[in-house]
Amino acid sequence: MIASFAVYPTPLLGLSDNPDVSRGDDPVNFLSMSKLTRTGTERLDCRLEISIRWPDMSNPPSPPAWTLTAVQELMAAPLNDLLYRAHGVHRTHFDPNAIQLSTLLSVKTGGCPEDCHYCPQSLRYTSGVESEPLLPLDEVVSRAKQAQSAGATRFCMGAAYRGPKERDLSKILEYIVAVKALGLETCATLGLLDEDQARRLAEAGLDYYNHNLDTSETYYPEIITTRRYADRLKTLEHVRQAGMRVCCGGIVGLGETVQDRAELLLALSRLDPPPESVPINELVPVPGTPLAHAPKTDPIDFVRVIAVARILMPRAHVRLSAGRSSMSRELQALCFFAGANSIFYGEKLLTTPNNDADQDHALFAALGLRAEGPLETGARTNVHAD
Ligand code: SAM
Ligand code: DTB
Ligand code: SF4
Repeated sequence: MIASFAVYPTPLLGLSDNPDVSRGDDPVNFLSMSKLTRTGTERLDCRLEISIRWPDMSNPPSPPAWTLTAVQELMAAPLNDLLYRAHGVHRTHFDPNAIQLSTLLSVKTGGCPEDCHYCPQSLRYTSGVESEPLLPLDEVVSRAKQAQSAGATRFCMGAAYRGPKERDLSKILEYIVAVKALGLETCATLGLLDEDQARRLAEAGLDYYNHNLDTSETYYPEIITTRRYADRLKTLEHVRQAGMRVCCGGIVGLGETVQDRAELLLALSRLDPPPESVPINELVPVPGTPLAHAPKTDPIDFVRVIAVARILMPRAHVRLSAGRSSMSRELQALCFFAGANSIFYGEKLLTTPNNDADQDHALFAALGLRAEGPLETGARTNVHAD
């Protein structure tokens, strides 16, 4: 008797995002075949021919591309179905109880010429944020040391620029070298970059560059008129070409529709490759800015955005970013379940307050979460990387 089987190794089939499919089943157990007779066990006279088709991993198949309709369906799915699926994807790629901690520092505050309607640092609005010069190097280093001893693994330096001017950039390169020398991961968000600026930041040791799409391309002109969506995409291309990791996300609560949210998440997932880090901010409404009175986002809708981000970008760290200080512990817990695995840690974001470290320690203790260690950060070292 000849039986012929084709065995496909399950972990390579791209099924691992489906929580219903378990990984690592032994495909050859069925080879031991025997028959019970009156005199005992008798070996069956059979020969199995098994052909194992290993996919050519030098050129792995791309996962099926998401369509806008499919993303909208996800966004509108019954919440339990959406959370179950997002959490399954999350567990496949990450330790579900480890959260990456990034600390922010505004190294150049206020006085920005851009008109981002949400931002207190634009000089067009009377938000009360004063324009300050670049911080001295020793202050940046001392703040980075504090962040590190409090448990942060990444230090993110933000500047209120349309893009960095030459004189400022050379000082920022010094910050990067000094912060990197402490053993922290470095991140910067300085606005638009050209090719040469991106290369110099990468050479100084910058690990991540944060530049958000903020919202859908359709809704974007309602929020920012002083630079285009295409300018942002160009900066992201320069960041990639220079070899840095991309931190790119958006804001929920700008008055956008659910379709805008779906379009934003789709645009993020279509960056090639997708971002390693995806900050999802809830608008912090600041008096004096055009969005000061924007209606608050329904917390369940916010969780949906986190869950869909997790499903669309399975290997990214999804960061529960601005807005956390006005979220209940239960909402934050739901966001972690839905796949958020990074936070801004430290009592201030750029100009607005964040949860203080004691509150976060208490939250982590209540939820049984731990801070992700320095060696685990970055999508390259995910627990189940294959
Ligand atoms: N000036 C640079 C730029 O715009 O790229 C870097 C700093 S800017 C403050 C970085 C990001 O912070 C923005 O793209 C936006 O997503 C987020 N942000 C700014 N103000 C916010 C607010 N009030 N609420 C939520 N997110 C905000
Ligand atoms: C991001 O996506 N959120 C951070 C960081 N990247 C630079 C900024 C949030 C800013 C919130 C308003 C403020 O504090 O000024
Ligand atoms: Fe300037 Fe950035 Fe604020 Fe826009 S978001 S006004 S570019 S600091």
